[in-house]
Amino acid sequence: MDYQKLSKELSYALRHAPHEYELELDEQGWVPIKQLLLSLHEQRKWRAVTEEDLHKMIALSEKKRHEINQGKIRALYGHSVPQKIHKEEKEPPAYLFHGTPQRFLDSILASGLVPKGRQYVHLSEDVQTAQQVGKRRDDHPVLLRIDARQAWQDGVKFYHGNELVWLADHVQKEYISVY
Ligand code: HQG
Repeated sequence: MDYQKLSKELSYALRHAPHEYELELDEQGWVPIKQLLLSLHEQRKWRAVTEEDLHKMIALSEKKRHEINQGKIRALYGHSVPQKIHKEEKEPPAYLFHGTPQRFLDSILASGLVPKGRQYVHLSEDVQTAQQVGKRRDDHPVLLRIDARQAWQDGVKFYHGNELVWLADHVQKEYISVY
């Protein structure tokens, strides 16, 4: 079983295209594992996938992208489905980080961080994670530091993604500096 491929397929299904899999996300993004498996089994390459494989996939992944609880599974972040996924509000650490390609810098410093194609802006708890996120699109990404404590005190909402990923609706430019 190629668990990395399975993880990509699940991210696609649970973040972006549940309807292609005849799935409906609830307001926190959960779907019943039974329904997901029925849908996956329609594809030849996934006809033998079991619930045990989903657990294994999560355990083997270098990032915690998916979560299983009480017979359901969800993507923890990254959604682009039209229906807004409700995330738990949480007080952030003093600083959060965001890695982005050089070419986006001027625009971000002018209008802040906006969610673009996703439902939320994605922020990293640590510099190394932000660096990796930025490297997906630029060999020498820019690292931004978000004054999350100040933003939180000013009423900006932050949400928990996983241990390393934080979410926000929009981060205004006054909280952003080049790190
Ligand atoms: C940029 C992956 C111009 C923003 C990653 C980013 C992450 C602006 C891009 C997760 C802007 C959106 C999310 C503005 C933001 N002007 N550009 N005002 N505001 N941007 O992919 O944060 O591996 O939607 O800097 O690791 O790169 O799939 O967000 O470059 O955790 O699990 O617009 O996805 O996780 O790109 O990545 P994305 P992201 P997985």
